[in-house]
Amino acid sequence: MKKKTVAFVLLACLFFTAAFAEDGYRLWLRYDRIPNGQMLAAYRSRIGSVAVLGQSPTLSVAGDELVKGLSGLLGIRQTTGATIGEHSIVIGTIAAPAIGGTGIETRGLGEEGFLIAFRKIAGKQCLIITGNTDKGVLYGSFYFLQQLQQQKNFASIPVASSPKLQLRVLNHWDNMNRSVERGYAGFSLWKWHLLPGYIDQRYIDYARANASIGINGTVVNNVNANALMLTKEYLVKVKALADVFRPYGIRLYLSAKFSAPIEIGRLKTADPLDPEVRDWWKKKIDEIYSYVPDFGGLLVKANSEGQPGPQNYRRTHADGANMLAEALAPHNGIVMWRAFVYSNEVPVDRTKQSYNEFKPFDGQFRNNVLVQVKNGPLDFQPREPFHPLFGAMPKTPLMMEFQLTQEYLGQGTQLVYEAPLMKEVLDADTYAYGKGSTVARVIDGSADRHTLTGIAGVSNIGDDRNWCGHPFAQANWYAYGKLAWDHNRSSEQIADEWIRMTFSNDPSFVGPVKQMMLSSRETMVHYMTPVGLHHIMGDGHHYGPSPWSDKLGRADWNPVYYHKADSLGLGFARNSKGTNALEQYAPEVRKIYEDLSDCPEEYLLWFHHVGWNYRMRSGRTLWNELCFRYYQGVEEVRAMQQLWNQTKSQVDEERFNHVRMLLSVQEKEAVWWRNACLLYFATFSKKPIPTDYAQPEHTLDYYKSLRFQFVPGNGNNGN
Ligand code: BDP
Repeated sequence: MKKKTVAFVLLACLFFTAAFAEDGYRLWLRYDRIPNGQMLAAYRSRIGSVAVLGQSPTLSVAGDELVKGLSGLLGIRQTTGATIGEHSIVIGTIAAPAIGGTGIETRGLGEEGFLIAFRKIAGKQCLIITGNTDKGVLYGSFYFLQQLQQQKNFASIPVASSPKLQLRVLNHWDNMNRSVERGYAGFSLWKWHLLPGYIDQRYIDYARANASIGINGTVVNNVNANALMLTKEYLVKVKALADVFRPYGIRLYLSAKFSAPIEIGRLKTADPLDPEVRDWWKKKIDEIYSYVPDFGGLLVKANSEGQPGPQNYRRTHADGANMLAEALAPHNGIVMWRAFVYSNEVPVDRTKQSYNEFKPFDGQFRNNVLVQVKNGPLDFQPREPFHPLFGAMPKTPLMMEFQLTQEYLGQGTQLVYEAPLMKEVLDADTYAYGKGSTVARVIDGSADRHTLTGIAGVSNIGDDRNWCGHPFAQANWYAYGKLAWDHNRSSEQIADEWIRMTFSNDPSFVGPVKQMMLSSRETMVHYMTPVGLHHIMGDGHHYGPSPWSDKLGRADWNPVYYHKADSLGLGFARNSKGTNALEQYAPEVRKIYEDLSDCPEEYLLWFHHVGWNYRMRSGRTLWNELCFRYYQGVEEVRAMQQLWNQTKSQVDEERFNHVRMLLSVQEKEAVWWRNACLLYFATFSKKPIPTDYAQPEHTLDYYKSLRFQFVPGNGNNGN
């Protein structure tokens, strides 16, 4: 070959690899050609042009998505139009005469549900995707494409589906300087300094990804809020984002700083009962709606971790929330008032505080207030029992808050599929209204007949090319959306479809990878916080183990407060012999955990202080069980590495290597967790790590000496 030709070929190869590099940007919306010839032929024989009946930005988005998806998946080149032909995919609301005229039934689908069915229109066999609103049609279109991506046949059609929860929201803990509190995937997506003039393509792709999994709201700024977000300067920017999100069915919400009337309104007080303050909020909220007519409402963190709130003025959470709710009500806006509070006095047991502060106000919130409650009573730990407020406030709609970003779950380096964690909480029985009053039924309103319902996920999204940092962290965004839509779905079903769409439909790939995902959360619990341990992470940044920490300003920020290791044993007694945090639950729940001998062992050290020689169900002593679990966790990570290595030929090089390297970091971190924790707890148990285990390669002093200066997601919030 001549030199020039060689150079050309090389260049062409480079271009080819660059253009088709699998960098994860496309998430689960890849739409690559279906490699299965038979399947492809079957689809092609039954799918023709896309006919969009009606006109709206949302319908256009749905039509364009179908065209994009079908041309990618099936290689069908087409454009959208309104002409219906044989095998057309006809999309539109039930109000479109051609669709309504088929006699298809959409009552019962609500505002966002969809229906997909085969019907004849004017003698032509069509596939109809419809709903009562454009949003329903959009969700149905995505659903249909997902079926093709997973190479499902049409046996499941007709299919109807509508969401179990109304507000399915992401909470971005994004600061205005683009740092992200507890973010491990780069900087914030929102380029405030370039808005409103420059609309980054990522805003659109973000909205599209959310719509594809049914997320219909986003709070774009940190709960540790900066009041400047509510100034005109920023509201114009906020409007630009809301305009991008709107066609995708996503409403924009803001976190509000309670002291905003002082900080940006120049008032002397932010007392919620002060007429001037109330008037200021009313005008401010009217102003927000003048920019964003479908603004969703406000999220508030008040009197928590130093944030201002109504208690600064001897007013209550209800006073604060209701003031905002009253101003939002005329616009159909809502308040999401967070229950993550703990008081300034050092408490007997921090896990009791949120219940103690909120329960008395049940029934006192306006009807457009939801109280947003973290999944557990402490703080997004690898494992916590469900929050006792679920089921304890029958007159108040409670909104679930999950943390997708992995603050306490290995941050940016560890593969942890969170659906099993979410399901564990959603499926937990509160017994508040008799057996079967699960947390899911409390938040979806079916247990206590609320009509306003919602769920929030603290976002794990940043400007990393693949959105979430760890390639598998995308699965947590996906699973959150899918569970928010339907909490009855299983972790396994969701993992299955995510793997198929994100990686491959090959069963020899799907099976092992699914197994790895499904066990990953328990694996992390084993090497981090087994048997009910909690909050033993590094100070402030929460990276890595630090069970010895005892120097932080508040007792209940220190790991030693939580594990209470002493010469007798380990664990926090929260039963009636201890802080009696258990009394906040229904009697049936109390009964499960009250006695040491009955208590499920995964919660043992959450509820009990247990002697080192206590016999566990395995027959091992507590000390030996701890050793067993920590070592087991590390072995399980090694098994994950092996599983992943076997997939080499089935995954593109880029993502294969990305995951391979992160798993190797995870293995090192798991060993670090295991060694640091066991060496430390051994100073209390006075027992050795059994000799049949490989002994730690460093001393406890070494682990204690480790310092980490610039852990992502920590501090620098510019507030
Ligand atoms: C804690 C985080 C902190 C958040 C807080 C919250 O460490 O960064 O501000 O939760 O939820 O877990 O408000």
